[in-house]
Amino acid sequence: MKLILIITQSSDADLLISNLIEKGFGATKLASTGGFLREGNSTILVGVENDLVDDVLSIVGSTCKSRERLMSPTPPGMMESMGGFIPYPIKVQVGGATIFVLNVERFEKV
Ligand code: 2BA
Repeated sequence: MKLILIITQSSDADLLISNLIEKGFGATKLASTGGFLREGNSTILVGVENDLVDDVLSIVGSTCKSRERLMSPTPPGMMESMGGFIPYPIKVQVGGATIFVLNVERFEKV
């Protein structure tokens, strides 16, 4: 068995959950925050048998879209020390999804 961790933009997460449930997969959505953008994203957990991993990845690929986000290159609280200089925001490509597939040693429901 595998545990698939899918980190995606919150705007794609609800549709992804619906598409997974519709195909009979169990899924759990957790609120998470990206370390780079410091913005909310969603982490979805899916436990599946080994031969179904590719089916899940295919649903993720067709649901989660890549987008451009604007971010300020200046960390919060640093503006004062920059002498009034206001930096241009930079474009960052985000998503569709970052995926980890982990081995599950034991799975139980009690
Ligand atoms: P964030 O850390 O907020 O990153 C958002 C996007 O910013 C990334 O999109 C990437 O395009 C860009 N980015 C991240 N670090 C960067 C850096 N040091 N320099 C320049 N650009 C950078 P994605 O790669 O699609 O990642 C989306 C989210 O997936 C990440 O949000 C993070 O929450 C998660 N993630 C990505 N790689 C990860 C990893 N190796 N381990 C754990 N979580 C990861």
